[in-house]
Amino acid sequence: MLDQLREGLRNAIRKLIYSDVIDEKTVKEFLRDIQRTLLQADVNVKIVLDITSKIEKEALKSDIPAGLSKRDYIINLLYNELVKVLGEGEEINFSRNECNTILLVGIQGSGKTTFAAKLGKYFSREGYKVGVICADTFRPGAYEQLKTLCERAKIEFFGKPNETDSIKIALEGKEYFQKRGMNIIIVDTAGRHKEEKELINEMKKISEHLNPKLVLLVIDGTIGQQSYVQAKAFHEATQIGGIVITKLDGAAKGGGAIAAAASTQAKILFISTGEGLDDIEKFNPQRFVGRLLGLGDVKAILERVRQAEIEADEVKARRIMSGKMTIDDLYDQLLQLKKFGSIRKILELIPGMPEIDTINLDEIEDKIEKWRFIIQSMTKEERRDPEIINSSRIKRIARGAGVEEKEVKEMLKQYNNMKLMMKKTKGRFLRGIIR
Ligand SMILES: Nc1nc2c(ncn2[C@@H]2O[C@H](COP(=O)(O)OP(=O)(O)O)[C@@H](O)[C@H]2O)c(=O)[nH]1
Ligand SMILES: [Mg+2]
Repeated sequence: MLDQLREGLRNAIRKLIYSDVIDEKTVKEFLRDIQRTLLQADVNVKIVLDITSKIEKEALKSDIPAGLSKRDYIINLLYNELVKVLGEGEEINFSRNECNTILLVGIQGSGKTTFAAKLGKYFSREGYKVGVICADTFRPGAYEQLKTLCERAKIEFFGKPNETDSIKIALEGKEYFQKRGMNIIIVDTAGRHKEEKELINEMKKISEHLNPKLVLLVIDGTIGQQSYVQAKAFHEATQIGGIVITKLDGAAKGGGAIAAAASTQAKILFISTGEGLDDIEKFNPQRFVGRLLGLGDVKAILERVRQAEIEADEVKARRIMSGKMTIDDLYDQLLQLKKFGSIRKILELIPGMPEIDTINLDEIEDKIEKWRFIIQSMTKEERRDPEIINSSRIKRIARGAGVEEKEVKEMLKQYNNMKLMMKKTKGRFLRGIIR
């Protein structure tokens, strides 16, 4: 992601770290490197100068905090300034007791439809019941595109290929999913307008009818600092909006897009880093900058591990430790694991971690994913007492989960192994994996 920007920043830092002395000359050279890199990433000139002049002023002061090397101090200044530029970051929480509608808007080609499926998958991983609606009646093939993506993501889809009124479809879909007890409904729209003003009008019109909980503006990251205009118009038009920046994989101008959007005070909620269904990330400025600079983010990981441990229910923990783990407990554990993002992403956050062999990790993630579908296809009774699962039940479960029978058998076997392991390690098994 944002390879050029990352390389540029890291090279500048490396040069600073390996220089013999840190004097005014090295600091100025460091800042020139940073400027060049940020400008290449299409970050607005004013923002760039602002960042570097602040760092320069602070860095050349003689009294730096005790116990800090000048190099660390300067890198820390850079980190802080970049984080400041990227805004606050925002937690979004949707109640599971109501039906939350999320409306996606953005100009054609920005990545809405792809993102609709990704977001659906993201929320379904978090345990929400998700439905996705295709309200794009403009683009030929829009219906099929989203339908296929939803099938791949294993999330429910609603659309009417022959209906021409997009608002009608959206409302019908909303009703359909509400009846089915969904708690997240994602609506994909056409965004056929090229101009901001018309796009905003389209958004307002649909919003009026649909009454969404959140409207997300999807911006193509390859447009760089031009994203400012879209983000600003959007931010001024809606109170309940958030921004998604897509195509950050390899986009030379992605840094500019993020910085520009953030500078409008609009909240960037997600970023998208590829065409795959899992290439979605909640946007967190600290973590983002940490990764760009290659500092890793051990603190964030530790914090999340701690949180996860607190969340683990006492009674459940005791049951698991004594080897009486039910399938429901296993399912919870898998969801916990998912909270950390993908396993590859966890590893990426660890400093000093070289390029990771992704093939094996993909396999692991795939397996976890399949297990979740398998468990979802089991009845309550089966989850409580897996012993009753005979071959005809296995057949039914496999069909429900879209996997082979031998995969169900393997999961059950692994479950038994884990149960034993939990007993032996007093529940530290999964925590071990996370660490
Ligand atoms: N490289 C890359 N391509 C993306 C990303 N998101 C979407 N795309 C591609 O961009 C194109 C347009 O996406 P689509 O979802 O149809 O955009 P829409 O017109 O706004 O619905 C498709 O070819 C997608 O595969 C991303 O994060 N990275
Ligand atoms: Mg589309």
